[in-house]
Amino acid sequence: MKRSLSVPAAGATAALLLGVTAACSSSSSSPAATGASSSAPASSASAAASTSGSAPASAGSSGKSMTFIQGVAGDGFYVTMGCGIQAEAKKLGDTVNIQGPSQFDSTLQNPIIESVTAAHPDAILIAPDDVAASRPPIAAAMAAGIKVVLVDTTLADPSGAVSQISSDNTAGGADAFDAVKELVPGGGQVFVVNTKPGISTTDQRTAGFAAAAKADPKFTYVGVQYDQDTASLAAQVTLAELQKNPGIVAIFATNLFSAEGAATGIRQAGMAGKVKVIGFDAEPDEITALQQGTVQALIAQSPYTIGTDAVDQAAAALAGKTATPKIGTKFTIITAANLKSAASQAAIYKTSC
Ligand code: T6T
Repeated sequence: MKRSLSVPAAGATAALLLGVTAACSSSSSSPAATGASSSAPASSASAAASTSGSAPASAGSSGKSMTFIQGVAGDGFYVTMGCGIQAEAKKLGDTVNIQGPSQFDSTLQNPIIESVTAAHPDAILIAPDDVAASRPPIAAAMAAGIKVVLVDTTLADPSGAVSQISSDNTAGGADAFDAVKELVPGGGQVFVVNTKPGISTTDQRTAGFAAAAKADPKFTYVGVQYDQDTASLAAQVTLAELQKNPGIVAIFATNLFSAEGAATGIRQAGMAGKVKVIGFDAEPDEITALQQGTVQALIAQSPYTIGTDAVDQAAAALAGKTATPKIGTKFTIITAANLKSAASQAAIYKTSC
């Protein structure tokens, strides 16, 4: 694979694997945000930040309290998003608290939403764990007068949220298939390792990939297996599927843990480099897999920017302004060939801020 890009998530498909452009993510030197509860100190500064695709930052929501509820704690994607949230909140003079469940599971996240709602911050920035099951506690937060911004994942019924900010995940799935076509022009069987049903983002990625694969007569889509958002199960389903379907030429792993596990499965099967892996996200272990040749391309999202945009939208709503209802953020496609580029380096997720 020879080319790389940083493209807007919406409509990214056509532009896959083109020339390097500037990545939209930026680095932060703000205090670390982990899955554990943390807060950024309020600052007197109230600066308008310019963020891609979003409404202008609030000029003066200073002193507001925001809580970021992660989809799952300990995931580099949400760690990086938390860095963006903390940095932007600090700029605006707002405080942020970060919490997340130990697993990507609405039965664990919902009680967190309820306890945060009881504490009544001015805004909740949340990645809902399930399109349906997360709706009732989020609706209760909105009914309590808390401004809610949906980050990354969304709900089947997102009504009442001031903004939804994410990658174009369907396009990302189609982009992954474009990468497969480039890596394996002759075609063959393709397979998806996904997290669990009901997560909007990864379901959309799977749908985008499956639709594109089914439309190409050179390829046979053999289906999807679920890993419950764990790398160990992703490795197991990858191994099992390779045994069941020896004609598999490429695997699409829909998120960070799926990609890590698929890489392990490929290695254990002795198929590294022979079966191509396209993974979503770009945390350090995925980058290592890219360097080792167990993964051929990574679709890095812009979690830092999702975080800064989310704070801006919450701040706008809290200041009585009109928030931008939907914001799409960019992808950066990382390959071994372009890994050293500034765009790729900037797109790698953080383990701390
Ligand atoms: O891929 C991201 C996120 O977009 C998705 O909703 C869940 O998984 C990640 O957090 C990566 O693990």
